[in-house]
Amino acid sequence: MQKFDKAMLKKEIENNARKLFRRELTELNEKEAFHAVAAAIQNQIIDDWILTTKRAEEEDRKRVYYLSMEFLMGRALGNNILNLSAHEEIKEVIEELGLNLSALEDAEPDWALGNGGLGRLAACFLDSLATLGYWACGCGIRYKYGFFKQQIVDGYQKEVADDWLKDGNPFEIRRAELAKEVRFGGWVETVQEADGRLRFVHKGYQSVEAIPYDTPVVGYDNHIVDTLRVWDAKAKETFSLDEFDKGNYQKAVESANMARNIVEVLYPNDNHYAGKELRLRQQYFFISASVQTAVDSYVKKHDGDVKHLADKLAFQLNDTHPTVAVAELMRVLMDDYHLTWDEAWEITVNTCAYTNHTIMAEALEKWPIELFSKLLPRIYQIVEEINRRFCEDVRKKYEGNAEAKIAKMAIIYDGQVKMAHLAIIGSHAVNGVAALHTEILKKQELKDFYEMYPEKFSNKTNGITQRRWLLHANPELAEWVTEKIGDRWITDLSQIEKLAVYAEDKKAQSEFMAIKRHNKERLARYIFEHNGIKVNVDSVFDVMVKRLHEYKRQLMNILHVMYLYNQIKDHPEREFYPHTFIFGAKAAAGYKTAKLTIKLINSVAEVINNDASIKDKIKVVFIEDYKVSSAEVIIPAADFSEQISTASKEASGTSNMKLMLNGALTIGTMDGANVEIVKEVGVENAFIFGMSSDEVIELEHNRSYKPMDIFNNDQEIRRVLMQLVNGFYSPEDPELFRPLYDSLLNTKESDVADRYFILKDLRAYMQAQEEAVKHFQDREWWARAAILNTAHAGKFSSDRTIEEYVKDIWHLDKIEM
Ligand code: 26Y
Repeated sequence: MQKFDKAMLKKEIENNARKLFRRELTELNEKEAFHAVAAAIQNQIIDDWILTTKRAEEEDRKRVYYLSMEFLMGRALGNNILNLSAHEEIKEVIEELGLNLSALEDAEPDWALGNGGLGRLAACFLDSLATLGYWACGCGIRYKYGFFKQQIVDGYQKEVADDWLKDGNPFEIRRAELAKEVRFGGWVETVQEADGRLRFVHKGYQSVEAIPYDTPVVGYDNHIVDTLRVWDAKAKETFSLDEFDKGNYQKAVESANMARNIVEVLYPNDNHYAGKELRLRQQYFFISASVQTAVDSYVKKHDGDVKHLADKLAFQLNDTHPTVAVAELMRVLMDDYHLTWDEAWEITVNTCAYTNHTIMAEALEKWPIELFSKLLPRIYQIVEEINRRFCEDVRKKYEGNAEAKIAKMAIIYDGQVKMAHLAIIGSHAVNGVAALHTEILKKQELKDFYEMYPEKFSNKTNGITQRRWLLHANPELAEWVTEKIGDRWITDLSQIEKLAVYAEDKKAQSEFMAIKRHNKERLARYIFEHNGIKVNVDSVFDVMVKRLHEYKRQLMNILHVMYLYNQIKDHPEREFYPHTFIFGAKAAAGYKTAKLTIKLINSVAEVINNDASIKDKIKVVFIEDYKVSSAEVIIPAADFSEQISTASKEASGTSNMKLMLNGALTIGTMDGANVEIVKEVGVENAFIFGMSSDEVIELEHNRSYKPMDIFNNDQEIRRVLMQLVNGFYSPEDPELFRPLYDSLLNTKESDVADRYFILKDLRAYMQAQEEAVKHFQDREWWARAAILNTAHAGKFSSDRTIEEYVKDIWHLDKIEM
């Protein structure tokens, strides 16, 4: 490796200023300086990036394609610098140029090509893949507008378009030479070949050109650079001259518009399926382009032999969103490479694997046959044949009760194409994302498939990258950890276990708590700047950051705050430890109950924060526009980690892991990965409450739950609920929060009241909170438990997760650099 040359980098940054802006570096504003520096960093990366591909090809490595509609990358500059081997020197250069690195970082927009957990997981996985030295390509969509920006106006969420590319992205490279054609609509004609074989010819289709933009994914200190490839769409011909000549301007620009629409915007739904045609268009668009290039580049390398493709290529389907890949790979292998059905099917199944991220029924993707077959006629034909053969297998296997099985398991049934069924049938591996989640899949949701293909199923508990979530987000704690146990934890988080011996050490405890305090001061400054609220850094920082969803139960959290406020008002003389409730959450634009919950949190904040009589004992803070870059400020400052989903509903959760790693204690239900967190850290170092998943499932089945009983019998809870409808928090419109009240108590609007058992768990939650606050005041106890949470987070590295995928599903070898 070449020795890093500081003087050269300095020169380059200065040159970039002139080249990009025709001004001197010193004359640039922060955003411009960001571009000058980013371009120079990209230049540091580029040789390793090219070399990684070259090495991987020479060594004939297998490559994993992580197919995902979402990649929630956050910002790249700081992370890229950190991962480069010369990061210390680079930081020095930036300082010596009189630039402020963190200000430069703040000038970069977040790459918000994702909604929440699933998209962020994809980003953590890419970081781990590169760091572990595996050859990987993340494939997705280059949305013109990423996840919307959230503004809070008068307490309500307002969505603003995220024009993240308007100043250009210095890390992307347009790879026009790799463009692919993607076909929509039309019909399929069957032609008999001379040898008697049938050929299927797609006619009358509309073409869209897919153009890839590659960005580097830098491994930590290892010179490996993987790729995130996102596809842009262009009309094949900008407009049809033919139509234009005939004076039909409308028709002429139609295909240009169609192409533009495909990549226009990320759907802001999380765990909720909407069935929009454009979404299926997006899915097929990026999948067809990705599958075609993957197969092409494999075939080019292997002298036209496509038969051993599954040995060198893996497609991981991030939920069902990329599932058309199964049929698209079949199409390419049969129509373009002339394999027989059986040959193509074996390769396809051995290449594809599917990860399930949810058991929420409303998240299941299913497309009406008419829509699917019109948009993707050839693909539909292939799905029909997959389904026909599958049903045949079921008939053979389950003589006597085959029709009942088919009704539950067929891909095409009741006029719908069921994507999860296609994903399972077309994959050799199916996994859930936490132990409990996988068990529920096997025993309930996917029981029939598990019975038919037990060998396909496995668990892969999620993880997070410690490089972003500790090293980058919490530099002070990172340095402290390194000082105590060395720096191997950066690439092997199991090392962090060694911190456990410091849990009882008084000096270590006070150092750890001092760092927590600095991070709380940093967050307090952020809150003051953004919300104008002064928070007490000695108070408990109680953090709930995640998408807003009823099953996650932000409503339960705020009901508890309302209860505490009543207590303080009734008993001003009682001791009350100051408590800051911090929320960050976006609601899907069309999700009324979720949006009203945001309004409620803000209304409660308004009343409580401005009530001088309670002497700042409680503050409620709703942080606007929660995203990766704000998470990096919030998470290191947390004392409590709120993980309070209805047991069985949260597949895994990953903010629970980020918060644990940063020394927060979990207040949570036995759901998702919380179960494993508690197993690692010990139930005595967390605050666990509420119904178990078995109890929830049982209660859902027997339909005996009556939330009204709780309303009738618990005075304090009743009072809180009445405050939703008596104008206590909305004097100008007392009925404002009625829908939330109804969702908990009335069956008239939805079919069940309190679907997520908020009232059922509320008492237990209040007690867990009280316990936690009591323990928080025992500073020694708390410091010990907080250190132990960090120390026992080793399992939750995405490096560990990726190694499991590699060993059980992908079978990759490392690139030798
Ligand atoms: C169908 C469509 C609109 C849809 C779009 C996004 C459906 C689901 C999603 C997103 C799901 C998601 O983010 N799931 C989360 O995945 C995380 C990573 O595995 C889990 O930690 C988390 O529990 C789960 O809710």
